[in-house]
Amino acid sequence: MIDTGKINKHNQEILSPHTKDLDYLKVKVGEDKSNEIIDKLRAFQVAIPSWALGAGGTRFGRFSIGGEPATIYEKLDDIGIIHALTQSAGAVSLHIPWDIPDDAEKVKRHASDLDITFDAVNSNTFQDQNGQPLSYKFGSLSHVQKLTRQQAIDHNKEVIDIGRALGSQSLTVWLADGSSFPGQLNFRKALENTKTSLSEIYGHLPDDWKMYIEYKPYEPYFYSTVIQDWGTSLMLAEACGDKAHTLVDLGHHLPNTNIEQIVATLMYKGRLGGFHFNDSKYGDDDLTVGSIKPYQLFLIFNELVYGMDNNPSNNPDLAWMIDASHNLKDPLEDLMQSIDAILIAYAQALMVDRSSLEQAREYNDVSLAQEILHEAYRSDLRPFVREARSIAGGAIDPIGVYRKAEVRKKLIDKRGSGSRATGL
Ligand SMILES: [Mn+2]
Repeated sequence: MIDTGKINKHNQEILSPHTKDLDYLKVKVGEDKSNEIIDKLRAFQVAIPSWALGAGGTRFGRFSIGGEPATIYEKLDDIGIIHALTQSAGAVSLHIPWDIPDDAEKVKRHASDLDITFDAVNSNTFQDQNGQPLSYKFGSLSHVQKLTRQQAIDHNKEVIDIGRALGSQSLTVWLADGSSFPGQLNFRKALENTKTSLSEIYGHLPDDWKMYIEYKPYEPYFYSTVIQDWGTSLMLAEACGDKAHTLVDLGHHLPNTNIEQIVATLMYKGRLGGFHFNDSKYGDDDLTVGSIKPYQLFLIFNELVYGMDNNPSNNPDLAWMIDASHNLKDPLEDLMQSIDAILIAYAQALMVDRSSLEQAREYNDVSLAQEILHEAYRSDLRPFVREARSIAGGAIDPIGVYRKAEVRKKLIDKRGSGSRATGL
């Protein structure tokens, strides 16, 4: 549906205005700095979760977009389209049991043909599956009954084995466990059970693997969550061992939480493992990255860039993933918008004049420190992002090519307009 010919043709059509914008920006920023930013943007890859390619829903309903992928192969094909256009989506994050590969070698080959690798695998103990002996209605790794905890532990071990066969090297654990009413749960016992369960899963990790522990303050339960915040996640990660890290999902915070400070703190401890991008206004809204709070996204990247450049505690390379839901827009367009927002924020963070910023801080020059951040944030660096894509063989304007090639229409012709279950 998307081939190099189509991309090149479209790039040629808009090359002249793009080059004009880029040349102007390069003069302003300087040739060396510009090239350094473009190189880093080219190298940046973000994983696409296998559940994000169909229309998402709310608890009130779900409206199909049509042409949605149903099999793991079709999901990879859709990521392949995004990757061909952006050259920044070269990884998939699979969800088990929604996407159990029938034949690991065949799935691996299919992904490899599309230049896609396997990022973290995600376990699921937040819903019951058909034929499952014990229910997770009242929790999984924290459950009051040992047998239910064991079932959830065994599931996570199986997810590691599946990921291993595909070449993945990390497991992400997000627990829905919690309570909706005061008195329902013994907080201490639930946390203790979770720690013991996670340690057993950790023991099954291959040496070159990592485990990411995600946190969330509320939802689906509304009174308490067992792993409610970064501190609890960090405590559990430290209890498990060196291969366990905290995963920050932007939507998993109470309103106005200073997420950039959490990022700085976790990197200082060398325990920031992964990142789930999305945006929100009220709760875990799973909106397009950068659509509501782009300045916050920039401030987060500002800490990430500083943390990656100043890394005495040896924080590992981060696992980046877009964790959004697409209820209104074409998921593929929405994901390309998210990728764009991530790269723009990254470019802006790379633009920050760090030595001047540190100097301003040393002198407690508050206004200047703020001006330095604004200088980077208010610069339009989109030409760098477009150039990075174009050099890598992607489209200067991915959504433009996607629409011109009528990809969604072709997907509907091929797969039908009806709703096809994708898990969520
Ligand atoms: Mn997440």
